[in-house]
Amino acid sequence: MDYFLTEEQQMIRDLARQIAEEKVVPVRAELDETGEFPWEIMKVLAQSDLFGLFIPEQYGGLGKGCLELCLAVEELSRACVGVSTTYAANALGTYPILLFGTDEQKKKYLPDIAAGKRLVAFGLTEANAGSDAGGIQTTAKLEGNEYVLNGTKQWITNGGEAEIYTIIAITDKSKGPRGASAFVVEKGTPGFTFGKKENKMGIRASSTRELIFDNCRIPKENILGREGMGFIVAMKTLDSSRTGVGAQGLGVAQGAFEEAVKFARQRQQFGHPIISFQAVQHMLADMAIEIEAARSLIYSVARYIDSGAKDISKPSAMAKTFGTDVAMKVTTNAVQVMGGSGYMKEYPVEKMMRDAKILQIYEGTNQIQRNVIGQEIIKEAARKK
Ligand code: COS
Repeated sequence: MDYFLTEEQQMIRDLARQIAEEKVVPVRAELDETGEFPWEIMKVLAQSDLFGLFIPEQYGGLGKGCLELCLAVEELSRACVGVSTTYAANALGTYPILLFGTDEQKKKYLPDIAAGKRLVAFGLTEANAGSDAGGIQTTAKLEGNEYVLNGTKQWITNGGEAEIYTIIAITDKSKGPRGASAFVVEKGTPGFTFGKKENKMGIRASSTRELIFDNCRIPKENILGREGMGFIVAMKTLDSSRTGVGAQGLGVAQGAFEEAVKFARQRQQFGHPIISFQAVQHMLADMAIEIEAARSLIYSVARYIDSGAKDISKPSAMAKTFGTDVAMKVTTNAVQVMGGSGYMKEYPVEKMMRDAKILQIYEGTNQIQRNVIGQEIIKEAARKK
């Protein structure tokens, strides 16, 4: 299939593919085993300008959009979702600054982010506020010229490794989600510490930690947008980033499919390569259909976002849900095609299957995505009446 990518988009895809094949594939099993953070790979991505893809040129980036970011994320995910999660979560954490920061805040933070000098993390989730993001309890109280943060964020990707954190906290408890605000908090600020690194089923190269705020004082200029806009900042951020999670699903599905085809051509049973059996061909055919459908949807949604469209909640939730459900199905079936070998750590598909699972969970479970889509369907129907 030709998706009519521009020459520049093809170059970005090819560059990300080359880095994935040369730098990520050789170390992915070891990173998965040890859980070591992929700093060496992050340095290569920084040297290749890939951290600046979606950041405007005036702030030191390449000024590209969602599609270019998805192409890079897809290629990295084809090799390792642990690595692509680190890279994509950096974009997630940057969106609040990009979408709601003042010119001054953008000048302060974006050039370093674009250069890959400082990693970013997004802090919304808490122990009692996962799907119910409006239920966060971390507080930010204005005292003179400072906000004082108290509370704990849970399961934060890039936690501990990132230097810049975009944090959602409650400034007015009486207003519920409308009393939330967004802030930038820098690593090293007194009162800001990290919990232990989580031991995860998959994406083990990525870092997931608690963020602990204990009377952490930040300048009041670190607020993003205005007081009370925090929930909107969070939702708009997630609207902007969820297509990229779909692209992670697409990439890992493509990687698993290629492994399954390679194996099925080599593996002999009943005197023939197993790819000659229709039972296997049908599984591979379904995988190929699902991958191509996911790619068509994800690239279309990314192009729609890049057109400047404002109503992106439903399409991005669709791209996330479809791409990541496909990832789970295709990686599971890749293991099935490869049988006992697929279940063993000698082959990469068991890792791909473990990695795929988180994609249906983070940045809003696929059940929450269906809620978002359902709400939009209701609103559209009411408008037509
Ligand atoms: N863009 C702009 N505004 C939005 C929005 C969006 N995408 N989604 C909701 N809002 C606004 C609503 O319009 C509402 O505003 P008003 O109070 O002015 O009416 C406000 O935000 C609250 O919206 P709602 O009542 O729909 O919020 P809920 O508490 O019911 O939660 C869901 C909505 C479930 C969709 C939300 O909590 C969610 O996305 N949960 C998943 C969170 C998530 O992705 N976590 C992962 C963290 S990062 S790994």
